Amino acid sequence: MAGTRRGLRIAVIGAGAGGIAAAIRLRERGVSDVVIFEKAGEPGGTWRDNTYPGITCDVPSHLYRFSFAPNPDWSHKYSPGPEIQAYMRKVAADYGVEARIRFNSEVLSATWTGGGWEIVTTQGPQGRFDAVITAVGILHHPSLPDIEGLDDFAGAAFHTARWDHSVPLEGRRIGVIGTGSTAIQIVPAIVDRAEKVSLFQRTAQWILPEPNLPIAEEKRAAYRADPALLEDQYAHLAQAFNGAFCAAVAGEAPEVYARMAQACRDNLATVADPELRARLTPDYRMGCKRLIVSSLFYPAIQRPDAELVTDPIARIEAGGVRTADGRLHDLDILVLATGFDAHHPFGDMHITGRSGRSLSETWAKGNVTYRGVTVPDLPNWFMLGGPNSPLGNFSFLMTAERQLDYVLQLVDLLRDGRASEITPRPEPTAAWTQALKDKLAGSIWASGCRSWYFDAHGNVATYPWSYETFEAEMKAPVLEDYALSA
Ligand code: N01
Repeated sequence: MAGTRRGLRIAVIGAGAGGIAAAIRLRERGVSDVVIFEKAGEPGGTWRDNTYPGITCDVPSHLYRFSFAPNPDWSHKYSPGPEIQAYMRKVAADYGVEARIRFNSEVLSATWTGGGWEIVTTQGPQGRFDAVITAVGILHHPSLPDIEGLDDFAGAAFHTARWDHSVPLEGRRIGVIGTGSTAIQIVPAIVDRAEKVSLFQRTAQWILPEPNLPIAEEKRAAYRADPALLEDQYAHLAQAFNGAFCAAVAGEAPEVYARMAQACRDNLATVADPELRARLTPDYRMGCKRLIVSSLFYPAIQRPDAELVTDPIARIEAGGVRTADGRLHDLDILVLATGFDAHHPFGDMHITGRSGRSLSETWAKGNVTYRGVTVPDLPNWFMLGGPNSPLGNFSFLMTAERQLDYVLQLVDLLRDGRASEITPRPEPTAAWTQALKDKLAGSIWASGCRSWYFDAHGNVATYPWSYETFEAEMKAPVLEDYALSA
């Protein structure tokens, strides 16, 4: 089906890692009429929003980079959040992306009408676009705990993604609710500054020890001088992380899994007090929840000025947190490290497809996608980091680029006039969804723990196959699975 090449107008939603990569790679492809709608006043997504003490990315930095912008200058194996945010900003500036971003423009609605998407933001109607690429992030709607009395707390209380830096931590009694990756990074970073840190744990975690070593200046100079060295390091990490670590969690490398599980058990064994060690021991298999990486947490929680609280929280009062044993834990600051809602990626955005039905209605009992990238009834709607993207301990930048490889091939069909509307057909979508559920049923994520991977209906947010399978799927769209209208 050949056609006439046409100019496309594309809306990208979100100026985080996915949105930045989309704008750059669309331009390489000859599509330059691109508008990025960003709800906030600066780009960066996760790395703009999360500024809590101790923030690092627990994916190695040399894997956490855009393929087109290798960075020889990372300071650490796992670099701190501000450095990653500076990298995002630099890439956006170097590639002229910032000029395409409409800041403070939260998308309120996207409606398919007359062969295009009508977009309305908080700044008003934005006109019609031939296609939409969403890059809204997976973990950006904070989950606040449903605990009685939360509003009664007299001190400062904030979610980790809304850290209030005006509140001094020095000499304060700080409570942290939650034991996910975020809390495990925060506790060691604040324990020196606080008078006392009380960590409220509902579920213990498996923690893989991994020292965060600085990258010596000589090494960085060598990377600068020889880009091939940097590429070797990337390939090595991609194999170690995606080919081994994540394959192990996906059930495809049992020997690696056994080694990792042993490393977690050995790490736990470093906790000297048997009673504390027992309370820190998970009752589920390693990898069921997203694996935590830290060499700092166990030393921090064993300090005399830190306390692990495992009695359930009964309620929050003006003076602190009251646990079920009747004890009031007196606090000046309460940090809610209670995670994110990963199941409503578009939040309150009103999305209306070709049928006139809203996406929130269609997805009321769970998000249904075709290969995590497209959605029946939403023509020319392409998602980066959409439901059922690989999550776990992967590099999201890598994932977004593989998804872009796929999306751009569909965009080519629009650009070259070979299709004007691209929508996944319902049958292949149902088949993929069923395969996902079947694979998931025997997976580690469904092996008996509570995690943010699952929604209230038991649907999973992640991708249950290996990264290799994901990369193979993203290489080229199976066009028979799509309805392409000329
Ligand atoms: O959130 P989480 P997170 N009462 O959902 C507890 C990414 N990330 O912000 O386990 C008491 O993991 C809840 O308890 P339980 C990464 O993908 C990446 O830490 O459900 N407790 C849990 O302990 C990560 O997985 C980096 O029993 C309550 C905690 O809050 C994801 O973000 C760094 C509660 C929430 O843990 C989310 O991590 C940081 C209640 N009512 C984060 N409600 C990198 O370095 C919830 N909890 C890449």
